[in-house]
Amino acid sequence: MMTLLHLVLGDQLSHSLSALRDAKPQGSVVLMAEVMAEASYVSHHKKKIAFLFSAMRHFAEELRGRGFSVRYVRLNDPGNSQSLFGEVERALADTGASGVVVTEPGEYRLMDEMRGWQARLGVPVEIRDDDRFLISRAGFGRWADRRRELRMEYFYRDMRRHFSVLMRDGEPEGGQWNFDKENRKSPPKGLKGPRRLSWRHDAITRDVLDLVEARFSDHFGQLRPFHFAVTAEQAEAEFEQFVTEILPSFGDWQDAMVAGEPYLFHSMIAVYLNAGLLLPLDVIRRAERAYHEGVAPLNAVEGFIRQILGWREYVRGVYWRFMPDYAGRNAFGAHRPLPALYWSGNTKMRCMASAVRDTIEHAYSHHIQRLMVTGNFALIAGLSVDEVCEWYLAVYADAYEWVELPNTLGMALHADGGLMASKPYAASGKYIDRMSNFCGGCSYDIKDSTGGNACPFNSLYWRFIAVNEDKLRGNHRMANILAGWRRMNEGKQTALLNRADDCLALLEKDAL
Ligand code: DLZ
Ligand code: SF4
Repeated sequence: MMTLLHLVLGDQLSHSLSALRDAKPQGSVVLMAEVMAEASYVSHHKKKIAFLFSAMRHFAEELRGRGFSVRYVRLNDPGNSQSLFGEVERALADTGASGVVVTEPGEYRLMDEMRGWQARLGVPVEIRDDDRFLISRAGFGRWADRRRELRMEYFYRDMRRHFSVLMRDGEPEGGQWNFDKENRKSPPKGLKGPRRLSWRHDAITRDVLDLVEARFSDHFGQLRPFHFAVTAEQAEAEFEQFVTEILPSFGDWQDAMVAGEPYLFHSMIAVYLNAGLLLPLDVIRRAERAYHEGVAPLNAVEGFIRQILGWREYVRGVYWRFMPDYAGRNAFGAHRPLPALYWSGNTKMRCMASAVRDTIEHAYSHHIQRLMVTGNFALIAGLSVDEVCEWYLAVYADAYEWVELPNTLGMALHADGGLMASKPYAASGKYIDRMSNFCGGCSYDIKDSTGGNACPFNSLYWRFIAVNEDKLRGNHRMANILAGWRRMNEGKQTALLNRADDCLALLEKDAL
């Protein structure tokens, strides 16, 4: 009988995976491999590697439990070639399999490589669509072909209609597509998120933690304490806790930031969704049910669903439509080297220190910290687009390039020149002050823009506007801001630019 090799990548841990569709207990070998090439193409956070290796090993056990023959290569196994291609080649030689089946990888670099595998291996390599996503790459392409501008909002409405999610008689539930006006509340004093589930380490996770400690000690981030779910069952239990206890408050405090509260009311499921332990349509339907059962209000449920049915699918579509060119875009010509504080968290800016330290500890920070603190700072300080993108890809447990690149390069840095967002998300410290409790305890003075102790965000914001005036002029959504800069008296302008230059000089000395 002909044997086929079914390759399952580390972020493809779903039993419904297209590569496994026709895998059979006899006549199929499922290949999974821990390899240095994937584990070190960026300095992935230790927790990200530990999560993925443990989840991969658990998934392999589940497959074995279902009767499959699984060839699982551990990082330290003798003979491990340390690349996916090498492991496929070795498995073909050892098993005599006559072909390879794989689900398309999430990253362009690997897809590009895989397109050459058939010729290099001399056996058929079938690359199947990843139908865990709700729209295929081709389907998104057809949607985009009909548009002059690719705005997420219209894509999202089409997805709502297509999947009939939160719809009533052809109209959006509640008469509006979007309730974000209700989702921007400032945090009241003492706002605290609920306690999260945490999981005991079994023998598999203990082995993986030891392995990561031994082999990746030079990688970014803290390995312990480690409390991610590592199976679909555990991930589902976390999500169920989110739906019943946390989702009701998610909308209201979606954009709030509180020192010492990295999670607040966020779902924390991106890490599981992006590795395949949870499936998008399941979580969307579960959240929709919570609304219909009166468990959570519409503003929360709609906002949550939009992230998954709209945003997540949209960024993936943008990524595949515009790669590889997309990765090279740098609309503002931003090239300043990434400062050390992004790795250390050592800075007097309390908002930045808090976002980076959360990231070191948890391989997580929430979307407003990513967009409006570390992302906004990178934008207004003109940090290197490549280095910032690599940082986000490395440090977050949920990050794969298909989701990271559009979010960082497009959304946060506006380096795609406005393909995704109609205006740059540049903001002064005032935004951070309104949405957080950071500024009160900060060494810098949020009310000051030009003095020796002024909040760096304030002057860097105006410097960003001034330096990029020509590029921003064509954008009508920036007209008021540009007019504000031009109206400012020259003395104030000079003082702002001087303070911004001082901040950049301090940044270079790792002293900001
Ligand atoms: C991220 C990652 C890591 C750290 N390690 C592995 C690995 O050892 N083996 C593997 O199959 N996949 C790994 N991955 C996930 C891949 O990098 C991911 O499949 C590609 O980036 C495509 O999204
Ligand atoms: Fe951040 Fe400025 Fe507020 Fe300090 S004062 S926390 S640097 S926004």
